[in-house]
Amino acid sequence: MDRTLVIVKPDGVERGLAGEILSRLERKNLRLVAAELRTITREVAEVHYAEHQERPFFGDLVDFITRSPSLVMVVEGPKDTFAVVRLMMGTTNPAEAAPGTIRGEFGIETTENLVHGSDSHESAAREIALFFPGLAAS
Ligand code: 3AN
Repeated sequence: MDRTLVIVKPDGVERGLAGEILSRLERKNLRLVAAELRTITREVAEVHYAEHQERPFFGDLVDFITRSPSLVMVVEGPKDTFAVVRLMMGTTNPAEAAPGTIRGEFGIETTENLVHGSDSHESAAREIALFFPGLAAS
């Protein structure tokens, strides 16, 4: 089986959409392997978003992801689970995300885009180790 990291970001939890988002993943037949409601620390956020360190929105991104609890999860599917989740999430900018996707249904702004999903097998392994160090990557 193949695992990936999914985060319902602070806006999703604040708006009461954590259950809706988790429910969509479960209805897709992805299995929940780990889940915790936690406020992500600045230290973890800066490692998680290290690839965006030089971007002008980096400070806003770290402020946003740390402002209140997120639902941090690992889900499992048969193959390429990160890609399945990314398809369900929709594009980064919710204003352009396809109807039927999570961002397309519930979001309108790029920073407050509800959900994070690892973007490759390598990112999934790295992010699972960062958020759930006790869990094996596959
Ligand atoms: P995704 O979340 O779709 O994988 P990434 O990894 O490119 O997108 O970006 C990570 C996060 O950084 C996004 N979820 C979004 O919150 C923020 N972000 C990306 N691009 C921009 C941008 N042009 N302006 C503001 N925030 C951005």
